[in-house]
Amino acid sequence: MGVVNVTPDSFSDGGKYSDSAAAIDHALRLREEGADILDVGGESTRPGAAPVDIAVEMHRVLPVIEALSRRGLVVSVDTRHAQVMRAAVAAGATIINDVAALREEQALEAAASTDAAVCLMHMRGTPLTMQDAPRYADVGSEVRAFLESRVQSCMAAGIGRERLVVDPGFGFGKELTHNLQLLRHLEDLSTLGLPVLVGLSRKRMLGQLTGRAVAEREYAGIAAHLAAVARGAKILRVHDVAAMRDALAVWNAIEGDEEHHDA
Ligand code: HH2
Repeated sequence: MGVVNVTPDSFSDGGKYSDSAAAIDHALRLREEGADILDVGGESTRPGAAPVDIAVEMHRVLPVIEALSRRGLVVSVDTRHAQVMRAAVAAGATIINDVAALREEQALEAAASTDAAVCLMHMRGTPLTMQDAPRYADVGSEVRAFLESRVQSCMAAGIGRERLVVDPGFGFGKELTHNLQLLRHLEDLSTLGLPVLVGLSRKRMLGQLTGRAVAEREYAGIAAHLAAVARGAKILRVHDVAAMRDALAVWNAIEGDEEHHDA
C-alpha cells in the first residue's frame, strides 16, 4: 500500500503533493514502483495535528480518488469521517482506511452502507492528544482487545469479517517501548483471524532508534516492515514503495512458500 498524502502538513511529505495533479502523478509513480493499493488521505493524523474541515478534506481527496479509480487502480481512502467515506466510495475507492476504527459519528453506518473493505486501526486518544504520555498495563493485549471489540461492532452493523483488516496503529498514542512490544509480538494480532496491516514508514520510532531525520528513515523502515512480515503482516503501508518491493522480492525468495525460479 503506497501512501498518497494530499495534505499541506503530513509529517513526512506535507505540501509535496497537495494539489490534485501532483498527488495523481505521485500515485501513478507508486503504482509503477509496485504498489497494489494507493492510500489517499486529505487529513494529517500526525501527533498534534488539528482536524481538517470536511469540505476541505473532500476537495483534496475526491479528484485524486476519481482519477486513480478511472485508471483501474485499487484505491483506499484514509479518513475518519462518515461523509468522506461515502463520497470516496462513490468516487471509486474500494477500501476505507480509518485510523479511528469507525468510532466517529456515523462512520460505522457509512461504512456498512458501502461494500468497501475496512481497515480498523488502534489509536489511543486523538491525533491532537495521543502522544500525551500514553500508558498501558499490557499494550499488546489492550490493542488486541480493542480491535476485537471493533470487529464485533462492525459485524453487528452488518460489515462481514471478510471485509475487515486490522492494524495496531504504530505511533498512535504509543511510546517507543509500546511500538517495539507490539511489533515483537505482532503474531498475537493474527490470532484474530484477519489480515494485519502495518504502517511504520518514516515514523518517529525509526528516528528514535537511528537518530535519522524523517527523509532519511527508508532503510530503517525496511527493517521494521520485514520484521512485521516475519510476524504475519500482510499489508505494508509505505511511502518508499520501490525499496520495499525490492526487499520483499528478496525476502519472499528466501522465506516464501513458492520455489524461486531464475528469471
Ligand atoms: N499512519 C498514518 C496515517 N494513516 N493508516 C493506517 N492504517 N496505519 C498507519 O499506521 C497510518 C495510517 C500516518 O502516516 P502519514 O500518512 O505518512 O502521515 P500523516 O498522518 O501526517 O498524513
